[in-house]
Amino acid sequence: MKHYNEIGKIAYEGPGSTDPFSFRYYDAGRVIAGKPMKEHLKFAMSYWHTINAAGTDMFGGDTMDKTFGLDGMARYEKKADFAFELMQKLGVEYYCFHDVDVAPEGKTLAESVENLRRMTDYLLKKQKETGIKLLWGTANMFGDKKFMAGAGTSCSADVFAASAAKVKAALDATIKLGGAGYVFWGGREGYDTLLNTDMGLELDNLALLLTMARDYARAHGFKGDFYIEPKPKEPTKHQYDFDVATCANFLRKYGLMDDFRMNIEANHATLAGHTFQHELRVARVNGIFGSIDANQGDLLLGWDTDQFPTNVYDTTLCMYEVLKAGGFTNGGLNFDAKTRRQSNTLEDILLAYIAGMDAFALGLIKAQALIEDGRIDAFVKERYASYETGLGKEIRAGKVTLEGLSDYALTVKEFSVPSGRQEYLEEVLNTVLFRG
Ligand code: XUL
Ligand code: CO
Repeated sequence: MKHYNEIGKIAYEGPGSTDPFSFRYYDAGRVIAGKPMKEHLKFAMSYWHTINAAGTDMFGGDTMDKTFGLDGMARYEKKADFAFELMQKLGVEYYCFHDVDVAPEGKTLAESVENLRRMTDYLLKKQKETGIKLLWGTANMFGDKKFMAGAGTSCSADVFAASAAKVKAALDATIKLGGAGYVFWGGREGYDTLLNTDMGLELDNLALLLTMARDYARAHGFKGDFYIEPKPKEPTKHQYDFDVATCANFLRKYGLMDDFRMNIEANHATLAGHTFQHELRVARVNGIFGSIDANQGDLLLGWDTDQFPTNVYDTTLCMYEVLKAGGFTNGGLNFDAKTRRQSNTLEDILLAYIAGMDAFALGLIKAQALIEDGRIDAFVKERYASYETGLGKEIRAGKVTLEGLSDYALTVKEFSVPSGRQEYLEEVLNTVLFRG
């Protein structure tokens, strides 16, 4: 197999291609449902996994070297060169980062903020040279030891202030780079034991931090979306942003529904005991679908393995929800995924992105085919047909009372519920996925 440096721009070669460094399904310009694939999918590179993660796990150290033999700012400039070259090879037009991914951490918070400010000049230059855009920015408020009890939910008021400083600096960076979104993933915004936790205070403070961030960014011209990225646990035992439904409740309580949407990660959904499609559906019906962290977990391992997504059932049902939600606006598909510890060469990064991009391209094609096939949509419509006329129509219009319904129900001799036909529908899905 070729080495990274021998590989040029990855081209679409069609499903029959055996060239590992080609796309079999992702054909950027191919029009599906009136829009080119690349606009449906809006692929983004995650800086932390792709440019920084080096194969470390709980039991062992690095298996890859991403230092480029350099230190300090020079290392981070080289990383940016590598990042933009990689995205160009892949035809990935967006990226996402945490503050600490793109600039070295200083000895003090003030130094770190200054390093980030300087590196954004460099990133802006690279964006202008390549046309690559920032999908979203975020601040890492979980890695440093001062965040051990949380950031916005810390028991320390000084750490709350440090969190505000980090969010401000990351928002400044996002706005400067024209980012379309800003993510809050609260890895330590939760608790390990309720015995030491004032939950009400912590939730109020978290909402205050988000509200201040919203107001600051809007006052500085940010027109994009804020996202909460739900995850139930890990690193904390319980994370406040447990799942989409929990986040929706939080956003409603604190009046943040107009500015915040969901950044839904597949592996986080499964950790919460949901399917990926469930989380997307809950966001869709609550009008808060925003962006996606595309990856998959390993259900036998049960932690956040952040694997590249290759399960076409999942990508199909994901893209089905995305199409039904009207597609992405400011969001996109960020590969919050890392190559396995043993896939430790640079060409493995290309192979991983190709696999993920092809799985989503195929998912998009199949989701559209599912919609065009029409049998599933028609079945769902038929299943609820009793709400289209007569009493059902009145129920939908809210024109009924409890007593009225009771009077009616007591006259019904037999209640009939139509078959759910789950097995038939699963067969329909299979035939759409696997027919020639
Ligand atoms: C952690 C995770 C993060 C967020 C950004 O599980 O998904 O990388 O996406 O902080
Ligand atoms: Co994520």
